[in-house]
Amino acid sequence: MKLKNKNVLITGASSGIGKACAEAFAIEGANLILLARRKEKLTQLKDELSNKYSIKIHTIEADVRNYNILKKSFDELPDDFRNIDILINNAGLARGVGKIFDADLQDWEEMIDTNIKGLLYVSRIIIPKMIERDSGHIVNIGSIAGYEPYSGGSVYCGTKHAVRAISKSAAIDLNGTNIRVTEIDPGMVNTEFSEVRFHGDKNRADTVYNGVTPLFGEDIADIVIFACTRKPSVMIQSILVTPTCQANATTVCRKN
Ligand code: NDP
Ligand code: 8X3
Repeated sequence: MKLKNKNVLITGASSGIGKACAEAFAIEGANLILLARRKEKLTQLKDELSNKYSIKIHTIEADVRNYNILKKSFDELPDDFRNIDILINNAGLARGVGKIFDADLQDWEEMIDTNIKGLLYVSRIIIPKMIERDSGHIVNIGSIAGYEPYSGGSVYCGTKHAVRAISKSAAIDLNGTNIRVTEIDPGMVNTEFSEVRFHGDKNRADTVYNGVTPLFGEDIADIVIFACTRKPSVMIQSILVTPTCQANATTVCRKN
């Protein structure tokens, strides 16, 4: 599959894995629809990528938790961007490491509303248009947390287990169409993820990556591009990827 002139929608494109995917698809000549809440980050990325590559870019400042805003933004897409070939459901977060008996309720709401409902809202709006054209590819960014629960991660792990179930069900719902569903499940990736998880505590976030060579956004983008460039009759269903120093969600070799 060639990606030149394909329209790719990336949620959570203002940072980390989503931002790296934006650049990776830009290199391939795809046109981009970049969605996130931080408008200035999106504008900066749009300027940077459109100066570097000859592609079209449309930005959407939206919160994936708000179905009505999403619907309006997608209904009002400029003509050139109306046919979305690839949807990267990447927007997501972990908030806090509270346990099942003491976690902050607001943290739980935010993770469930973003990681599960947000992904569903975007999918529910975009997939019917893919079905009309009998063409498309949905890439959901899950996590190793979707395979392995750990202490302090009950709800984050729960949301990523949900993403796995949703990806698998979607593949069954779409069986018989030409629409592919892929889930990429990373282990530790050095992005803004830990800073967000620890409510902006950068020092604490940095300790997560101390003494290790983690994955970077570019490593995940590479794999997304691989999945999206297989021939149409090949569907990569899932890829679990960790840095070499990480054996599972909680076994990490640190060299300090
Ligand atoms: P970042 O925090 O760097 O990026 C998260 C992105 O999601 C940002 O662009 C943010 O944009 C966007 N986002 C968050 N909430 C919303 C919302 N309500 N509406 C719209 N956009 C939103 O983290 P990562 O790049 O690491 O995370 C991307 C995905 O990868 C997530 O789903 C995460 O769970 C998953 N993941 C991350 C791993 C890691 O170790 N980093 C490992 C496994 C999976 P903005 O704030 O501008 O809205
Ligand atoms: C992020 C990876 O291990 O922090 O999804 O849950 S982990």
